[in-house]
Amino acid sequence: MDPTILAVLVVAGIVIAVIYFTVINKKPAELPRGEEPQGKPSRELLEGDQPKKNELKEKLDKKREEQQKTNEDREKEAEAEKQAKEKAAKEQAEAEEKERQTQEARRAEDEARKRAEDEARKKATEEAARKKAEEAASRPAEPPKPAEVAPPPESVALPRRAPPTATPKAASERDVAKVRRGLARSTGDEGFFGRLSALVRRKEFPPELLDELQEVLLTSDVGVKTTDKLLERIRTGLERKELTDPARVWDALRQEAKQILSIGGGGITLVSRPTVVMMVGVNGAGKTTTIAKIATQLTQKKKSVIMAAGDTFRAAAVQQLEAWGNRVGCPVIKGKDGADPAGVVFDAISKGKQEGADVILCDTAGRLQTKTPLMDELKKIARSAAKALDGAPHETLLVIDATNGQNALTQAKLFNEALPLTGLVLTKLDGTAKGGVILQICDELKIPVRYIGLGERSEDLHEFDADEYVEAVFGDHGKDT
Ligand SMILES: Nc1nc2c(ncn2[C@@H]2O[C@H](COP(=O)(O)OP(=O)(O)OP(=O)(O)O)[C@@H](O)[C@H]2O)c(=O)[nH]1
Ligand SMILES: [Mg+2]
Repeated sequence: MDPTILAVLVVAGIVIAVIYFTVINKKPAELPRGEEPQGKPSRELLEGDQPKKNELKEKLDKKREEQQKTNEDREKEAEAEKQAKEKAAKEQAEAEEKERQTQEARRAEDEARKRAEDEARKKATEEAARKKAEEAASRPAEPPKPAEVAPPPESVALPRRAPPTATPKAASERDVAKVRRGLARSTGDEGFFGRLSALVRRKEFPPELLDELQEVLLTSDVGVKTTDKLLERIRTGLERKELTDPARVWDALRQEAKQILSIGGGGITLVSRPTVVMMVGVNGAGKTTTIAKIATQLTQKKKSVIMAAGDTFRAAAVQQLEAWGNRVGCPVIKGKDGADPAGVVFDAISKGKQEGADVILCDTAGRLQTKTPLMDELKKIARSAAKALDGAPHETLLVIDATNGQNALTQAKLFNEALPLTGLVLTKLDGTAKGGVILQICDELKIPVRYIGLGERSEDLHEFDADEYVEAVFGDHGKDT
C-alpha cells in the first residue's frame, strides 16, 4: 500500500479512537435520585459520591438498628408483662392456698378445743359422781379437817410448786349460809349473781338472752375469755335444745362455774414442821389482817404459830402485827427499823425450828407488781426462807382485794412470774357487788383460791371450798335462805 494512504488511515483511526473515548468518558455517572449532576467528569462524580453513599448506608443501618431495638423492646415488654401476669396468678394461688390452710387449722383447733372441753366436762361429772359416792360411803364418819391432819416429821420438805391440796370438805348448810351472807352484795338484786338469776328466771328466753348474759358477766369482772367459755356452754345447750327451761340454764352455769373453781383445796396444809407461809400483794390488799385471821384460826385449833414482821418498810406495819400478836397470843419476830426483811424471815424460821412451831406466817410490805426492785426483794425473801428451811416457803399466797376488778388478773400474772404462787386469798368479797374476778383468775391462771375474806373480823376469813361457794351463790337461785 501507498505509505501516504497508510498514514492517512492511521491518523483517521487515531482521531476516531480519540473521539470515541471522549464521548464514552463524558457519559454522566448514575446519581442517587434527587441529586443533580454537578457537571463534573463521570469518574470524579463517582469518586465524590462515595462519602454520601456511606452516609446513606449509615443512616439506613441506624434506622435498621433502631427498628431492631424497638422490636426487641417490644418483645421485652411483652415478656415482662407475661411474667408479671404469671407472678400475680402464682401469688393469688399461694394466698388462696394459705387462706385454705389457715381455715383448716382454725377448724382443727376449734374441734380440738371442743373435744378437750367435752372431755374436761365429762371428767368433772365423773369426778363429782365419784366424790358423791365416796361421801356417801364414808358417812357418818366426819372427814378429818386439813389442818388437823397429824403433821409429818420435823422439816419434811415437799415439792414447792404442788403443795398437797386440802381434803375437800362437804359443804355444810351453816357454812353455805355464812358465805351467802358475806356475799350479800353480789347475790343481791343489784349484784352479779342477783342480776344473773333475774335474767335466767324468766319464763321465756328472748333471742337476746346471750347478749344480756354477756353484759352481766363482763360488767362483773368475769373477763372476756371466761365469759366466752360460759356463754359457749349456754349457746350449745340452747342450740341442742338441752336447755329448755330456766332451771337447766341456771344449772349449766352453776356446773361450769364449779368446774372453773375446782382447781385445788382451800386452807393451808401443814406439810412440814414448821410450815412456812409467805403473804404477798399490793398495798392495802389485806395481807396483815389475813395473817392475823389465819393465826387466830390456827391457834384455836391448838397449833403453835409464829409471825414474822417482814414489812420493815413502815414502823406502823410492825406495830400493827405486834398488836395482832398480842391479841392472838403468838410471838412476833421483828428486826430493827428498816431491817432487811429477808433477815427477819430467816430469824423467824430459825426460831420456829428451835421451838417446834407448827406454822410461820410471814408478812411482807405491799408493793406494786410492776416495780422490779421490789419484786426482786420478794425473791430474796423467798431464797432466805429456803436457806433457813429446805422447801420453804411452802405456801406463797397472793392476797388480792376483790374490789380491784380487772387489775387483779394483772397482779396475779406478774406476782406469779416473780414468785411461783401456790394460792390466792381473795379479800373484801363482802365489799363488792361484782365478785366475778374469782372465776376469771381460777380459769385463766389455774391458781387455787385458799381463803376468801368476807369481812374484817377473824371469823370472816373462810377456807375456800368450791362446792360451798357455788352453793352460796347459785343455790336456791342465789337467794338468801
Ligand atoms: N371488808 C373487808 N375489809 C378487809 C378484809 N380484809 C382486810 N380488810 C381491811 O383492809 C384494810 C387493809 O388491810 P391490811 O391487812 O392492813 O392490808 P395490807 O395488805 O397489810 O396493807 P399494807 O401493809 O399497807 O400493804 C384494813 O382496814 C382491813 O381491815 C375483808 O375481807 N373485808
Ligand atoms: Mg400490811
